Amino acid sequence: MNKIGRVLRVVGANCLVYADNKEYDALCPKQLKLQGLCAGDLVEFVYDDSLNNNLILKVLERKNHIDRPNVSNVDNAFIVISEVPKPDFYIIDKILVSLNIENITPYIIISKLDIINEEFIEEIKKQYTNCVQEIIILSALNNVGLEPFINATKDKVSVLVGQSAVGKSSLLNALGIEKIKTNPLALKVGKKIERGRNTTKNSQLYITNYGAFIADTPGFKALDLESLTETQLTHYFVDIRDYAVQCKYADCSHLPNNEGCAVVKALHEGKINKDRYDRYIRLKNTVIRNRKNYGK
Ligand SMILES: Nc1nc2c(ncn2[C@@H]2O[C@H](COP(=O)(O)OP(=O)(O)OP(=O)(O)O)[C@@H](O)[C@H]2O)c(=O)[nH]1
Ligand SMILES: [Mg+2]
Ligand SMILES: [Zn+2]
Repeated sequence: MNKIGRVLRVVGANCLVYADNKEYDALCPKQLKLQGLCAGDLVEFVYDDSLNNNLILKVLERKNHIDRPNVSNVDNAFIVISEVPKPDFYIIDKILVSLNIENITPYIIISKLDIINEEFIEEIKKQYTNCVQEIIILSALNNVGLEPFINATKDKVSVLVGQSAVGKSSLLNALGIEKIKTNPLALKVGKKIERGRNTTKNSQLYITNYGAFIADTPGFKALDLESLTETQLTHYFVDIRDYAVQCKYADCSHLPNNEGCAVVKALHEGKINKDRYDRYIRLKNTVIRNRKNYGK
């Protein structure tokens, strides 16, 4: 009988598929492989006597797909940050834009609660409370604060993103998923910040004992937002969008010198975080520059 399951991992033609609370090995035919079958895909498969293995018959329609990490049907993304290694907020903002484009619910996880300062937490809250579903603060090492993460991931497909050594694999280990190798470079935490090589290489979904699919993904790469228009960019900066739609100027660039601009007004009133606004302008300038270069 045919089964429907979720792909957890693809290695060559060999897939691991989760269905009926079990994991199945299954073979992926070449044409599906060429179509880019990946972790997160829902597939129909059947046991094939001649192959002596399960065979994937078709891929069900995807809700979304992200390239880096290579995962489909993603509900939530957790951007993991910590005080060490120091976050790159510009990259975080670009990731948020990309997640909003794909209709993936963004969260921020502040990790390593046991070794971070209160000021760091406050700074993150100031910048990101209005941009994400929730800011979750936890320590994987001490098993503190995991409940909100468990609640947010239950019955969902989630990805952990964030630069190397922020504690993504440690969080999954704390959930008891399986022993995932952690990044030993970050043992230097507190002294010198070392840029580590990524320990985590493949896109694989793990399944937790409470029914969550979670991908532990390699440190992030900058995303390509060059094809966006300025209006689209503003739309995906959700904390700025709310004021941009109130702006009375039709073609407003919402730059600081635009008197009467609703965004600039909200900025002066402290309703928009200044650092977020500055990076919004920086990213917008990049988008404009790229368009000129491409002659669009
Ligand atoms: N003090 C403290 N250290 C932590 C915590 N979580 C992780 N670490 C340490 O941070 C280092 C990096 O953790 P990983 O889980 O390997 O980080 P990662 O994000 O998976 O790194 P990559 O796989 O390279 O992307 C390890 O030495 C962990 O022991 C925490 O809650 N508290
Ligand atoms: Mg890792
Ligand atoms: Zn404006």
